Amino acid sequence: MRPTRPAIFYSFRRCPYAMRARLAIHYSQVEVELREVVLKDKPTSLLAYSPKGTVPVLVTHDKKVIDESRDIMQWALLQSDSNNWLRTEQPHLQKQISLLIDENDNEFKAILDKYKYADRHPEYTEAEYREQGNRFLNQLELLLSLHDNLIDDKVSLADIAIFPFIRQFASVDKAWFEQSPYPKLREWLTRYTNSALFIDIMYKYPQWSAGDKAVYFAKVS
Ligand SMILES: N[C@@H](CCC(=O)N[C@@H](CS)C(=O)NCC(=O)O)C(=O)O
Repeated sequence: MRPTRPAIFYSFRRCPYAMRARLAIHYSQVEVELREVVLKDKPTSLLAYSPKGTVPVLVTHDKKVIDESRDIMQWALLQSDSNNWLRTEQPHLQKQISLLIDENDNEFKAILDKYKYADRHPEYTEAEYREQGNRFLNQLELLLSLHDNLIDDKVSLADIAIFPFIRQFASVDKAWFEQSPYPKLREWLTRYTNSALFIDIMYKYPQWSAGDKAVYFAKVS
């Protein structure tokens, strides 16, 4: 039987949504053809597949377009999830995972964007935006005081989907984060950002252009 063509995957190295998708893809060891995008210079094919123009976008071998990072994570994990990040057969944990990611993607991400660019959002000061974000950080700190990861002791989809955003929040003012009242969160973030998985997915690929030789991501060497 002919092997199926790998999915095409448009990514942008520094985007936290693309990071979570790459983390899931790499973990599941599904091979994809990676197309590194520069947001100011989006490829025509990306916009043809997904006119909303965000990354990440995955196009399956049968041309199904998946243009939400959570759906791409789900797609990868449904093919292989050796440590049960999805917590299948534990619906109460699935619900917690889903609610926590919702909170990250909705309320927290909106605050993070304003905190990062407080000068463009003069309604509040940077410190006030940080204070708004601390509501979520407090919640995570509490969860991490109960167990080693957000949902229980083991890695779940929630940890992977959320830590790229906490990393961004922490990097707005590193000195503040280092002395913040969130020791468990700091330890958790360091654990994830130092992980081999994260280091692998942060490998720098050159910008993709139509006609380039295919680059395969998450190929097991
Ligand atoms: N809900 C989308 C959000 C993706 C998103 O907003 N990505 C940003 C980059 S981090 C983007 O592509 N923005 C478009 C642009 O800046 O032109 C997802 O989860 O995939």
